[in-house]
Amino acid sequence: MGSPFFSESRSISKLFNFPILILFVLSCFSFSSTEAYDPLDPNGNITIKWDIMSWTADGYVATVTINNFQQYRHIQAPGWQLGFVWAKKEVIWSAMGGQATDQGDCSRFKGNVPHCCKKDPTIVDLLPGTPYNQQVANCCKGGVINSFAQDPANALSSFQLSVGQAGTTNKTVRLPKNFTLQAPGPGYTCGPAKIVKPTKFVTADLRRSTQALMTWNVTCTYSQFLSQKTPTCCVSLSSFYNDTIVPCPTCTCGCMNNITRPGSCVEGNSPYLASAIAASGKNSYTPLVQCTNHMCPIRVHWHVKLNYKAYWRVKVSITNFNYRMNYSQWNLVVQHPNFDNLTQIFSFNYKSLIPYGTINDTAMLWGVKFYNDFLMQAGPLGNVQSELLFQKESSIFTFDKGWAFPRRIYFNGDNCVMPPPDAYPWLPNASSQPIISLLCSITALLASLAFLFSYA
Ligand SMILES: *[C@@H]1O[C@H](CO)[C@@H](O)[C@H](O)[C@H]1NC(C)=O
Ligand SMILES: *[C@@H]1O[C@H](CO)[C@@H](O)[C@H](O)[C@H]1NC(C)=O
Ligand SMILES: *[C@@H]1O[C@H](CO)[C@@H](O)[C@H](O)[C@H]1NC(C)=O
Ligand SMILES: *[C@@H]1O[C@H](CO)[C@@H](O)[C@H](O)[C@H]1NC(C)=O
Ligand SMILES: *[C@@H]1O[C@H](CO)[C@@H](O)[C@H](O)[C@H]1NC(C)=O
Ligand SMILES: *[C@@H]1O[C@H](CO)[C@@H](O)[C@H](O)[C@H]1NC(C)=O
Ligand SMILES: *[C@@H]1O[C@H](CO)[C@@H](O)[C@H](O)[C@H]1NC(C)=O
Ligand SMILES: *[C@@H]1O[C@H](CO)[C@@H](O)[C@H](O)[C@H]1NC(C)=O
Ligand SMILES: CC(=O)N[C@H]1CO[C@H](CO)[C@@H](O)[C@@H]1O
Repeated sequence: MGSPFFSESRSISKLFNFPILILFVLSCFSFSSTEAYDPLDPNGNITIKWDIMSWTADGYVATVTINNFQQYRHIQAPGWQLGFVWAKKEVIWSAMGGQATDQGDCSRFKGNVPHCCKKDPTIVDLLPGTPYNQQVANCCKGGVINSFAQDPANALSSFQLSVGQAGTTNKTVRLPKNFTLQAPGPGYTCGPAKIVKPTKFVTADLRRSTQALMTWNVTCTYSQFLSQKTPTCCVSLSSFYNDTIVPCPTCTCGCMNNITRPGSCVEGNSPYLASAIAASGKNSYTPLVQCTNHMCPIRVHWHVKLNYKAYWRVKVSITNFNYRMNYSQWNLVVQHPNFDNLTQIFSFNYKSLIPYGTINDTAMLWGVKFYNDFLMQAGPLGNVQSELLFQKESSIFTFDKGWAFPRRIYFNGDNCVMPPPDAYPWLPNASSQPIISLLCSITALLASLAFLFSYA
């Protein structure tokens, strides 16, 4: 990744003068510091849409829809929480398919008491199994929303609010302000509500369409930096052609230090493990990790496993080191130039992502439902694995210079820290080449035989 860029910038500096190089480098920095920009999903966002369905005596009824347009970032249990601030003295008379977490002070109301009187309500989804008369379409999933690439039909969540003490025409209604989205922890920043073209609804038989009386949208974008100050995932590497296992960089997600931070991690074989987990509390997003050199909740291991004549094979394993988290519907995004020739993938689902419109080098992988889509908390069951078979493109394929390793990996949308490129497992050097290549060809022969047998 880095080297073509630097050789390019060097030749640019030869052609042009120094200030241009500085500008060029500066512009690169400004790109990388644009926090919410995600190079593998440049248009990803969560859009919250308010459709006013009817005006009432003192306000309106709105259907609020949270659409997840992010390719691979989903919202997992315990789900989203949507907050906003009313512009005036609005109240929520009633809610369907969702509820305000706190009613607030409704003491000024006599008789009919609103669902929520807070100036800054927080709305959450209802749970699965909610009675039908309290449901609306796409509600009641406990706030869980799929990513768009994984399941577009379930990449949304809706609820309905009946708002009182509000404007009753599209001229007098005031848009709520200061939207916040917890999904479930921090990470999202929401812009202001903007009035957009009213949504059109088409009936199931496609014979009639209706439209909202008024619609406004709010767009929220994700930044890993806001979510978690330290990384949450790292990558380790190994290969059949070199015994070295390149571990995750030390202290990637924190450092093991018994003196300044006692209890920052737990030993997997500690007899006090269960009590340590119980004592650490359940309602916290702070991971409680097993003690490792990297201290990351998640490690992705990429092993270059076999070399056939026309194919090569990789084993990918994901290990959960976090005692406080089961990852449901986890996903992995991997960038490697050979994904345009992916031939077979075992026990994971696959979809290609084309972030730049043309280059087919990015894949989204996720678990098979009821088989390995649930990555269990740290412990003997806390891992999932798969193998990938790539067809070789002889003009490009090489085991040299770390080509066989991934360029970038994301777990649940968060970047996984790679080892430094100079630590990658090397190809055996030239002096030992003849023996090794003999061994290699024998291995390759055996492997292709095995391959023939297993695929015939
Ligand atoms: C949000 O994402 C959708 C889908 O990718 C895109 O069409 C829309 O322009 C995005 N909105 C903003 C404000 O970026
Ligand atoms: C508003 O959001 C909806 C999805 O919720 C989207 O289809 C529509 O394009 C958005 N409108 C604008 C102007 O961004
Ligand atoms: C408000 O409603 C009137 C018709 O009643 C319409 O002409 C106008 O475009 C609407 N304005 C907005 C902002 O929707
Ligand atoms: C809403 O946001 C604005 C600007 O970010 C801030 O000045 C204001 O205090 C916020 N209001 C509330 C009630 O949170
Ligand atoms: C921290 O304590 C664990 C045992 O609880 C021990 O294995 C580890 O070596 C200690 N680390 C340091 C840096 O002292
Ligand atoms: C993870 O799931 C298992 C099995 O469903 C459950 O026993 C365990 O308590 C869960 N752990 C957490 C941290 O939610
Ligand atoms: C990318 O390449 C893979 C493997 O050949 C193929 O299955 C997939 O459809 C390709 N994606 C696109 C969008 O062309
Ligand atoms: C294996 O790779 C490491 C770098 O990670 C290198 O130091 C070592 O020399 C390589 N081993 C062989 C046999 O080439
Ligand atoms: C050997 C092989 O199938 N190579 C293909 C790899 O993918 C590229 C791009 O899709 C094709 O051009 C090659 O033919």
